[in-house]
Amino acid sequence: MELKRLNNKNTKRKLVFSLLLLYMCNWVSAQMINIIPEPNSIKVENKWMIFNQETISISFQGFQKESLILKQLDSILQKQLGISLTYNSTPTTTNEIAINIEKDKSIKNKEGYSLSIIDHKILLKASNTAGLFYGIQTLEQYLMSFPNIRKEKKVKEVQIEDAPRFGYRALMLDPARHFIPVKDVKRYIDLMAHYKFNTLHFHLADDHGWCLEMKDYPRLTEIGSKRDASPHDGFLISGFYTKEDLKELVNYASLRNVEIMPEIDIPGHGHTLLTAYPEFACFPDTTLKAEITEDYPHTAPICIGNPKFYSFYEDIIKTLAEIFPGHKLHVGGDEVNTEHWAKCPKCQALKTKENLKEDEELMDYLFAKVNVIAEKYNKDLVFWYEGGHKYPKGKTVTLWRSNTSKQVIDYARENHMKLVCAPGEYCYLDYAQSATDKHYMPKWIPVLPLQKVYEFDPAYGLSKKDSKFIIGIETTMWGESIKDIDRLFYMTYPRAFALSEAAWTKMKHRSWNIFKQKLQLQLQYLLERGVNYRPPIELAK
Ligand code: TNX
Repeated sequence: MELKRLNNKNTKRKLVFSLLLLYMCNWVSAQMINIIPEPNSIKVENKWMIFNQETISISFQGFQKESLILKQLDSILQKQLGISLTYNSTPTTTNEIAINIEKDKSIKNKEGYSLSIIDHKILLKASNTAGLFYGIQTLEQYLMSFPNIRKEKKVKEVQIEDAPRFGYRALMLDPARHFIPVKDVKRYIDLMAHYKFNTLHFHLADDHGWCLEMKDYPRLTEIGSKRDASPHDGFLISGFYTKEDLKELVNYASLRNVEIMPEIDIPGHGHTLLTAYPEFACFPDTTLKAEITEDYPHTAPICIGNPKFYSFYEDIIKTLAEIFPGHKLHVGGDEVNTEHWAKCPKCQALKTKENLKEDEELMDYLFAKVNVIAEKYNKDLVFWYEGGHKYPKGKTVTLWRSNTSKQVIDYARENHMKLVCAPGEYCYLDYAQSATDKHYMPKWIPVLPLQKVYEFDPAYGLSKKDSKFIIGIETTMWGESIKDIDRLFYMTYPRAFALSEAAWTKMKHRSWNIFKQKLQLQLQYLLERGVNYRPPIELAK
């Protein structure tokens, strides 16, 4: 790598550190194949393919001429081999090296692909553009695995057949706590897509910020998108996304096989909503103010007994449906403080009318109502799982509370729910990476080291048949202490590498020892892309 390209001091320091680690651990053996997530079948041949041409032709059979694929491939080939790409409408039949892209309907998984580099041909097959995209990501990492490729211009022949273990592979972003500009969200998407995550859970509203512009409710952003400095940043935070911003992100993500799933968290975590529109509270308070404190208390929820709330929430769902074409919609449901409902005449009248015994059951009532609205807009609801509630049948719950896996899995199985696994003890990327790395965080934050994250099996040892209802995995990146994109990347990588493998690769093909060895080149790749990360210093011991 050219040192002069790494202009930032910190980056240089990281590079030196990384090279030192490389030397100390003898991490990368000559033919180590550094693909993350590990493909589910890879056979490296003992024969070399030598790239002795200045250009390589590419053809598409059964697919359109995909401009993003062309652009990515061209830059990969330029960078690794100094070769440029030329488009051919039919596959090359001469003995020259060529790339053929083919539609193959026998590849059942729409994200699956087959990549072979054999006998002068790079053949990439998929039944869908998602598979093509993933094949290109794998090709890039495969070429990178040959440390002398730029000089020797050769790689071993290989046959890769690959498809994901889980169909739902998500990272979560929380612009409500610290706003994340569109250009930074795009950078985040670029990288997550490269590591084969396919869902960005976008937490658009919380106690500390409202990020969705709604023209009919201007106070949501006029008031709800601004807050005072927190103990972690020291400056005023503000920002929101217009409809156009969000549509731009949706398109950008979809080209990279990422679906954006929005979330507006109700009935708790709605402090900014109640600041902007106090009439939706049980006890309207016009003096409310959004702020992040060291240990903020659970704020008052919206008033479930106020019928006007439901038409407001329908407007929100309608707005989201106009922007986000995806099927899934997260409506939160976590950490609700029911004290206000117990004292609120409207909530108590509703409780009597609906014949409910406990105040908590008002939440089940709310979710049933919201589900009816969501179905009208063809949305499939997702909830943060909290014990003791009745969720609408067949919907998705997210397992998040630490050490509750068994009970949530049993609940989801028995009640025919779909389950996303994001347990705190493996997936909370806002937790510190080591005990000595708790800067900017509140004291209660636990430690979640890379190795622990790697140990996560989202199906908890259950067979494929017994874990059918587990649709995938999610990492959460709560934003209270994430003040900018550099911090965001620092908290995400390399732990997201570990989770990408947990989501994509079958357990029998995963190994911590091999993963550790693959890490080095991947971290170098981040450096080359100007992405901040936390060096895994524990591994150097
Ligand atoms: C709990 S996890 C929350 C978030 C906080 C997070 C801090 C969940 C569903 N709710 O609102 O940001 O803890 O780790």
